[in-house]
Amino acid sequence: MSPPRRIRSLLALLALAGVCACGGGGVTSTLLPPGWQQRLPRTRQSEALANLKAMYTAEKAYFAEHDRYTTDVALVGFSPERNNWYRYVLTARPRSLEDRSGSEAVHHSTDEGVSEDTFLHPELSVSFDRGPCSGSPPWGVSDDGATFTGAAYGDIDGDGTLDLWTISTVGRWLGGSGCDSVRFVPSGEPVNEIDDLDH
Ligand SMILES: [Ca+2]
Repeated sequence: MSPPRRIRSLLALLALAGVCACGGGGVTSTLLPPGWQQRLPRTRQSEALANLKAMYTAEKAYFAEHDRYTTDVALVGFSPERNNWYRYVLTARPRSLEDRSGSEAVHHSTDEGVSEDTFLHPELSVSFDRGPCSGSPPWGVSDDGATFTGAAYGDIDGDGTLDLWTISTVGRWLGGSGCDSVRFVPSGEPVNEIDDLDH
């Protein structure tokens, strides 16, 4: 590197440091590569994907032993990691949720879901009891115990719209108004019924 080029680089670095020191996070975020801020929430969707697969696997294991599915998070052993952006429900209207508003989670004997981690993320004020896609069974366990459908939703980009994923033990042809995944979804595959990042 020639001396003039080194000097130019040094000046550029000093200028950058000055901007960051004066401007704080807002200016720093504008220095991120294009598309980076969009990718952050996208990576959050992988949380729902992984935890719904874990929910499905746990339900399958429970079914193998008891010949029916359950909405009880303790019985099925569903316990996603803390710092979760999504709320997880094993039925459309859970009797209660594991409470994650404090540093220690609070469990109840009636828990049929796990709250979003409001200790670390802002509380959501909106909830769902079904998604927009037709073709999906009601969330929960069917009366005969033979099928299960669970869901995850959360405001992963802070715009007030919820991202919604579901998973089911039955294959589903999805469609209808507001459905962002119009296609056949096999059993055990998480599907993004409302893609928050497209709205
Ligand atoms: Ca949102």
